Amino acid sequence: MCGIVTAIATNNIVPVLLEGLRKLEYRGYDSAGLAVLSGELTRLRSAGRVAELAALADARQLSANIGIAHTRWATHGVPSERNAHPHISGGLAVVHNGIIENFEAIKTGLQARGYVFTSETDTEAIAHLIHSKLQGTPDLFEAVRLATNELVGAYAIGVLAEADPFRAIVARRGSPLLLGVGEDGMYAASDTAALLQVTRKVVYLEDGDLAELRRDSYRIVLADGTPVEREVHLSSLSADAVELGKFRHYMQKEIFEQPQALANTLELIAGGGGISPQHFGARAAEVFEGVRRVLVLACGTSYHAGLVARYWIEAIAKLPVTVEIASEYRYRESVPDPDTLVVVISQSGETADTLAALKHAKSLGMERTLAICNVPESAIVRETALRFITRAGPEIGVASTKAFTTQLAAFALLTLALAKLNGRLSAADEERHLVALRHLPVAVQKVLELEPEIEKWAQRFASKEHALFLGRGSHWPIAMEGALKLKEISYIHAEAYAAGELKHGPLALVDKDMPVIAVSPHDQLLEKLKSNLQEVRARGGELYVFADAGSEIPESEGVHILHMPEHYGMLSPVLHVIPLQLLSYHAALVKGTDVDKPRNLAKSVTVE
Ligand code: HGA
Repeated sequence: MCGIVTAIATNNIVPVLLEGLRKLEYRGYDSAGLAVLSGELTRLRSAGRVAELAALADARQLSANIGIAHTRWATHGVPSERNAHPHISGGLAVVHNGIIENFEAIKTGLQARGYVFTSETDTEAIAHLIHSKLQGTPDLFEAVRLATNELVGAYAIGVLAEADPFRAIVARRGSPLLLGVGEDGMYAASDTAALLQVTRKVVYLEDGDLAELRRDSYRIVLADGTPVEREVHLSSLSADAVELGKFRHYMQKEIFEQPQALANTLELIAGGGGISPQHFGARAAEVFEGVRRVLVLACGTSYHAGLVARYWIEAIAKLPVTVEIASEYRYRESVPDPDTLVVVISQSGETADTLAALKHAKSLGMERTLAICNVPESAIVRETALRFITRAGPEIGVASTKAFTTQLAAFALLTLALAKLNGRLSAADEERHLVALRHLPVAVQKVLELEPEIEKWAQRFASKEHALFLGRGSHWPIAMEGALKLKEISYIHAEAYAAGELKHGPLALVDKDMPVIAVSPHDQLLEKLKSNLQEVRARGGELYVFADAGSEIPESEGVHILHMPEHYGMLSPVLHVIPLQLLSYHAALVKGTDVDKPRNLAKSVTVE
């Protein structure tokens, strides 16, 4: 969510800051700003897009060797130029991602000392606090350290001072930040994508770390000032992986990348590879040994992946599964069981609530932890005993698509690995599942070919204000995911229900203005679902049915049927989510919304 770039180099760093911000745009933001030092401190801010900030910098012919830049996703104070970062105190400028929970107390104390606040942000308190520390110590690095020690909450910050033009200071706790070690300078940013333009050498800062960046060196200290060494990694992220190419939107590109993303994620079992705990890390067999239950913790789309997995793991591995929304779990009193496998899912691996829920589970003595994540060196991955890295590639569109289907692929492997360990998977069944998994990218490709028909449906849809999604069994979470996608990018209000719940309330909403989308695979629940659809039709509701090859639901007045090419057994939810992604995408196109950056939403939700 939002982002930071810091740079100090021999060359002009203004283009680096702006390009870095462009690469971070996908995380979602509402305003942008930068500050540079070249003789004096210059600050530029825009309540709009990075392109507007770049135009301002151009107009000023801004050039400097040291600077900080920021995209903001407002938490404290409306999105406006006044609240955009950097915030300034004296000759000192600060950019910040995160939330300072004790900022009111800090602000009151600073106001009593004469500091005047010009924004509504929590961040401004950090700037003044560092400035106040400089009254007691002449050293900027030490002043930042003393100030950050007083902060409660989450932060990644970048700091510059007019009086100290040869270094930039960065620090983090809770929000992501990494250093980039370049040939001609030192850099810091919220993620690697922003820095690939200048270097592949990255250093991940840990919670509590502070770093001083100079043109040709850097040093890191812990919160207590003790020097610390952190490993330098060579990033393997491909610089063009985030280019849009021939597609209109990242979301569209990512929907169509799903066959490749799945093939990459399932490479482990390509060829002759069988199911093995090793897919989840060298220690997996030991960690899985004696597991009696599974607890999945996640948010948003990842939570829906967990809900699908519950059906799979209970049915095939015969282990009880609980799936919980991370922000609920972290704050409620629950009953810990050390024989639980705790599975955390997050595309970015930086989701604040999921990370906190994981830490909470560990604090309760649950050490058997597994991350399913798309970013190898992310915070969540670094906290778990085991990890499965989905190989979806960078996901830029705020609405998650390929991350979701690759998470499902990871869960399919987990289900089979647990079943195999528990003696619940015969060799014949294993082979059958492997064949289906290996064929999955091709099966997804065939579903994508339905796009023209779905586009037609979307035309009729886009004028609606509400929609109801129905599914049963493992396709109920798919209905939930379809409703979420539609809400996120087309702003059409959508709800999902387990179809059996229809007559317990939502049927009251059904009339000719309420389209009902039914996920109707040819499984053992189909006959039940057909009755639910009759209930809708009888009330004048218009039905849009995603059926399989064998579903045999006749097309009639008010009943539109789209036949998926094949029925896909256990993995059917992976196929059925694809048309729902396409439906949302095309409905959003008709409505003309900002598909990749929907209003009020951010990609990596790094704040609570
Ligand atoms: N809380 C600060 C920073 C917001 C931000 O960038 N979040 O990640 C603000 O509201 O300005």
